[in-house]
Amino acid sequence: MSSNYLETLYPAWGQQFVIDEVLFEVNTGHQHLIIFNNAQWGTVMALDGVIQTTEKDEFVYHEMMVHVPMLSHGNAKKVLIIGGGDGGILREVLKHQNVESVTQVEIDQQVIDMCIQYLPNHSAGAYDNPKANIVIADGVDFVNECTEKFDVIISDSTDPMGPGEVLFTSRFYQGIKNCLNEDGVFVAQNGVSFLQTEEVTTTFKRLSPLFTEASFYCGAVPTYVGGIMTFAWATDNLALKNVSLETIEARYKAANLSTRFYTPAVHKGSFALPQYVMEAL
Ligand code: AG3
Repeated sequence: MSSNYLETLYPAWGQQFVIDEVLFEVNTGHQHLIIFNNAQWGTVMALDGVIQTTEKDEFVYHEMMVHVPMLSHGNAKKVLIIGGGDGGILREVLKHQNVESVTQVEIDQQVIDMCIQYLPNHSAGAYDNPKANIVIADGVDFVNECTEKFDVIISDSTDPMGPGEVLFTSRFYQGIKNCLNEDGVFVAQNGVSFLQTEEVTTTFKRLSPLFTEASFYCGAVPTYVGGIMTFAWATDNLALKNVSLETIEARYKAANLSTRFYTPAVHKGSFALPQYVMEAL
């Protein structure tokens, strides 16, 4: 007999998955981790009751979180990932040949280990790449104590509850400012804006005093239900958002990327925000 997995993100509504088989389930000490198979979405991974990634639609999120900042920057050599234990972000970053090193700071070793085992196509070998430097540590402490500088920083966190909560605080953003190169850019998952509107308001309020530009871009990830997700964007380099479509296209071609959601036109269009999001700023 099969059982169901009900996402518990919102108190009065949620999506439900038929579980064909539970592949792994544990309380890691940081959070509840479950990985299961579902006929519609393939292998699914959830943390603390919230769907984090599925085999079938992960490309939407990972491509948008990586190629928008990377191709806006155009020559990122040093990249920092906070979180991202399933390895999807690392995989996409390493597609950029100009990258010399990627540091990934994940708090939960078990998420990395279990995703390598049960979601192997997420990292697709990226954890074995000599350019990847994996640190098991608290992301907030790391960015505040770090003496290195990065060109692109990507925060692939859970939502602001449990271990992810600190990754939405001013102290974290101050640390980001501390280790971001002057012309670099920081991006972060910022929730589904229709249902988590407060996150848009709060993130904007906290990033604005620290960066010349605090803004958002968006994309629709099927299993992050409720409409578009916003990605926070913070930088002191005002030129990045205004890089022309032609330049993005040339960089995309030169990088020889193969993508399934991302296109240079999607990239440019993703900075157009719905009115209700702009009103939340
Ligand atoms: N991290 C972001 C999950 C966000 C889910 N939130 C939501 N539906 N409101 C996913 C990790 C993928 N590498």
